[in-house]
Amino acid sequence: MVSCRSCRSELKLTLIDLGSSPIANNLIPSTQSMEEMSCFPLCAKTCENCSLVQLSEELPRETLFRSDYVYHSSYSSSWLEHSRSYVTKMVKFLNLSENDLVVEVASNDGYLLQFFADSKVQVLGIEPAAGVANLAIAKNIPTMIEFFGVTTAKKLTKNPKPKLIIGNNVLAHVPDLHDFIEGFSILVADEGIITFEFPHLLNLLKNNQFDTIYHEHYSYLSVTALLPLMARYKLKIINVEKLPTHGGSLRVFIAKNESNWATDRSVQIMLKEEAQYDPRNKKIYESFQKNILNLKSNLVNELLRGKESKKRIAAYGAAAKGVTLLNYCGIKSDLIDYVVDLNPNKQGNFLPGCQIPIVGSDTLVTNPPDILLILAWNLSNEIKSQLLNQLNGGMKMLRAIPNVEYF
Ligand code: JHZ
Repeated sequence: MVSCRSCRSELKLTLIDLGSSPIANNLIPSTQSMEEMSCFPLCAKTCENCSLVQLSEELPRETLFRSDYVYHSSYSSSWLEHSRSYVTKMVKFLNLSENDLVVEVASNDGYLLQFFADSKVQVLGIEPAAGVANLAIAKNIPTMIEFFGVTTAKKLTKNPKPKLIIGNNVLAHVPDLHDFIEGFSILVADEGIITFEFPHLLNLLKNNQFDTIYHEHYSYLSVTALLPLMARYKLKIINVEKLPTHGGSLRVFIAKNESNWATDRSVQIMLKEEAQYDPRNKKIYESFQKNILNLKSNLVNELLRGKESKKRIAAYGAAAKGVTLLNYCGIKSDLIDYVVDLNPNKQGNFLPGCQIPIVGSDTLVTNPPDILLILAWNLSNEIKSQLLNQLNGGMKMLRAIPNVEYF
């Protein structure tokens, strides 16, 4: 029996079964590497009791968040801008000063805490992937290199309690949600605030974002599913904001039950909205499954049509979600010549499973494609503005999410 990682009920309902896929961020150094052969089941199930969507089989977190973890948060200027404006808002909202401590869990390369440090607020990052953590340390962002949970929270009780703890795009990455949330409840100050940002399940369902399903994402989140989990650790969701990032995310504000923070009406409004797209509703999951099959056939047909008419096809953004898309659709290096990514740590490697080489942006000039499939569709605007020269030269940009279209 597979049980829900939040409420422990038996998981019976399949939201989508994507077969098996390689680990998205474990890029392979050569096409001969054995690692490209290892695929693992990728099936998302819904808990009929608490509605949490989650993978039915999990890989150990140490396999996923290794010291050579390739996702660096600082390679998107729009994401950095998003982070900077959050910091400005929170410094004002919580009246943060040099006497206050802000902690970020999964602080990556220090992309966010650097802005709090600029405002002279004390900061601490907690990040298990040593490679990115060391980049943060090099920027003078104190960072503990470990997975967060109750053990880490207890180690920190000697410090002043943080007025703000942040978890951006990390809740989905946590196999043991109980240990993780309990850790936050231990660490946060009595009148402190926790904010979590995560891609919203509602957008995954509405906008066919099935490619965001990969092993790193153990859970697919909604306010409906989070409320009972928070309640168990005497925490309450007091506010919900909608964000445009990562295809549509939520930022939830959380406080201790017994704190003086009141609950905003945005929480009830969001619960109502989510009820209309309940992943337990047969109509919802059946139409989602149908849409994904259609999308697969439309994308493969479009690329085959391009190949038949001798078009050169490349992709942009060696994003983790691109690995799910290409492997699920069976698209390999016979259809796509290369994928461009600005992160030098990704360049020189191959996307796992589909053996597509990752190259720098200069290849777009030396070997320009006719069609460019944007795998990082969430960053379309930012990418489009960089590629104006090539677009004027006749290159067309294609995306698969939410539907297969040129844009
Ligand atoms: P991007 C990430 O997923 C990481 P991914 C993570 N798994 C998560 O949880 C979700 O977000 C929410 C590159 N790029 O952000 C940088 C350019 O080359 O869509 C990245 O490699 N040129 C933690 O991996 C990739 O594209 C550019 O101009 O699906 C984008 O990856 C820009 C803007 C980006 O995330």
